[in-house]
Amino acid sequence: MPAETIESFVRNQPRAEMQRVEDYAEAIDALSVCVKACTTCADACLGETSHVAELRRCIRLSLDCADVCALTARLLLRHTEISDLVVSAQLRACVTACQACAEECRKHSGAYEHCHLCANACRNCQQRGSYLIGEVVSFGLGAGAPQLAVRLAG
Ligand code: CU
Ligand code: CU1
Ligand code: CU1
Ligand code: CU1
Ligand code: CU1
Ligand code: CU1
Ligand code: CU1
Ligand code: CU1
Repeated sequence: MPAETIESFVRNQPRAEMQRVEDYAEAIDALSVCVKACTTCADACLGETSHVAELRRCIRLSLDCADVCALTARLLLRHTEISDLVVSAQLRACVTACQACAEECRKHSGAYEHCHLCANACRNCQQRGSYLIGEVVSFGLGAGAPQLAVRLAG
C-alpha cells in the first residue's frame, strides 16, 4: 500500500484546511476510476467488431465522459486560488456526462461486462460529484471563494 494516496496529496496542500479533504479525495478517486473505466469501455466497444454500430453512442459518450472527468479531477486537485463558480460549473458538466454514459452503458450491461463496469463507475462518479456540488454551494471552497463569487457575479 503506497503512502501516496489522493487523500495525502490533497491533505498536504497549503490550503487544504479550508476544504473537506475526505470529500475531495473520494470525488477525485471516483473521477480517476471513471476516466479509466470510460477509456477502457470505449476501446472495448470498438473491439466488439460485429456490434460496433450499435455501440457507437456508448463509445462517443464514454470518450466525452473520460475527457470531462479527467479535466474535473485536475481542477479539484488544484486548491490555490480555487474558484467555486468554475468548479461547481465543471462538476455539473461532469455529473451530466456521467449520467449520460451510465444510462447508455446500462443498456449494454447484460451483453458486455465492460459496459457494466463503466456504468457502475459513472454512477459512482455522478454521486460523488453531486455530493460535492452540494458542499461547494453550501460552504464554498475556501476563504477567498465567496468574495470571488460576488465579484464575478457583479
Ligand atoms: Cu465514465
Ligand atoms: Cu462503451
Ligand atoms: Cu464524471
Ligand atoms: Cu464519468
Ligand atoms: Cu459508458
Ligand atoms: Cu457501454
Ligand atoms: Cu462498454
Ligand atoms: Cu462510463
